[in-house]
Amino acid sequence: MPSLRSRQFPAEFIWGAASSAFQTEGSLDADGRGQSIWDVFPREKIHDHADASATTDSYRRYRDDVALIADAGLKAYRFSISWTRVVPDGMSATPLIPTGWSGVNQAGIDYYSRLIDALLERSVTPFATLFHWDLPLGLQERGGWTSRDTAERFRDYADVVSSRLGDRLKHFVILNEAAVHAVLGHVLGVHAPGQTETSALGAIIHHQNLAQGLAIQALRAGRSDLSIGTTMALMPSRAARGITPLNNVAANAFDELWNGAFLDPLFRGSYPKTARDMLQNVLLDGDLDIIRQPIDFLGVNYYAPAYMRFDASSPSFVAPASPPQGTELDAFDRHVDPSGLFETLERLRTDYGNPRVLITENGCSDPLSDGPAQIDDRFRIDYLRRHIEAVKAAMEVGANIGGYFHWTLLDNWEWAEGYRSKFGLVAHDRATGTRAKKTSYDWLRTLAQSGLLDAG
Ligand code: GCO
Repeated sequence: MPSLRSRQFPAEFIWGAASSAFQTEGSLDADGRGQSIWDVFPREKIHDHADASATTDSYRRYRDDVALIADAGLKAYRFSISWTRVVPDGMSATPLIPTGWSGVNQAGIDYYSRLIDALLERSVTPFATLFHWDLPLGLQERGGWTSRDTAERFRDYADVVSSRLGDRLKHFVILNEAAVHAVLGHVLGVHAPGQTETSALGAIIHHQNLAQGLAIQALRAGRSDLSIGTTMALMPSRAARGITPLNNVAANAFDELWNGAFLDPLFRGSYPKTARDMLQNVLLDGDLDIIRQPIDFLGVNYYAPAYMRFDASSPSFVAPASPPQGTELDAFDRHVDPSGLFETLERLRTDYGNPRVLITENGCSDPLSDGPAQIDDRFRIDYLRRHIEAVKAAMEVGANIGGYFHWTLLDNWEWAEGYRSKFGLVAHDRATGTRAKKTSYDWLRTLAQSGLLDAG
């Protein structure tokens, strides 16, 4: 990774924070919200059987959240919209159909309208993710992402959000990390809906891509002034060190599935072979044209590279491997490797037409613990500084990067890790509701206000 010529970011570079509905809102039963697959995900699969019924209480305390964002000098906030607050059963956005379906829940729309207005009042630009894994239970019961109909329902939901909120909400992130949702939710079973069979993986990948394309078409048809993108969890896929060259084969297969199965149909209108073989039975004529929609930005979530190895006992012959001995590890035993972010951004620049990129998530957790957050989190500042250096290095060789969103604003409910993982710039004490700004909060504010990345 080249050394930096300058540590000064352009004035127009967007500094923001990111979150998601299910991880922060709480109030799961309030005001007509319907159940999602995460509402019913077995609590025994979550550390400490923790639930998200309160978490950071952001459904009620959104104004406090907005104040923290604005006071940090951040000019953008990426939140997600709970599909089931807007369409409780996920089935129909058009209640005129005499089916008994829920139709649109106006109270859900009203909440996001309040949040958007509160952000705009503080000159913070709202970026809304339409799907951050909280699929309506009603749709899961009808097959979820194995069913093509879910893609159609997603399009209807996207159209509702744009028509009801698009007068003020202009930035849309269509999906969050479809690869994570597909693999962790439907193969490994450690995320909702908790499925553990690979046979439907192709359909789950394809129908998310299709949903994304249909939603983009609907948004474009409804309004001409939207900035539309989607977020992928891109990871360099590296072969575990070992005697077998088959590890390289495994790493390439993982790359085609984890990265290529989402990048290629969107940017090239085709699937890489590993993915294509899995989804031939659900790929219909015209689908790739629907998926290949022009976007205004690609959201990149980056945390670490992946290491893969050949495993004859695995149905896919691919299995995760540990990072090389002695490498610096994060709280999840992933390799802390800013060069992997540079590598990812370079790949987008050279292989995918140098699209406008927003880093829509990057950050690190405290060491996993049920104890309090580390307030003097200089480890987090070091992690952020090194990864933001990688962003600047990529920009200096020509990558078209428009912003960086920190994951995340407040320590929140971290999926299967419950509350033992803490990624926030601000600690949130669930017992008292008090919030404490960490050292990294002040550090990021200085960076966001000056655009100048300190050298540590
Ligand atoms: C993800 C999700 C977030 C996580 C964050 C920390 O990237 O996995 O978008 O919901 O909480 O990444 O793991």
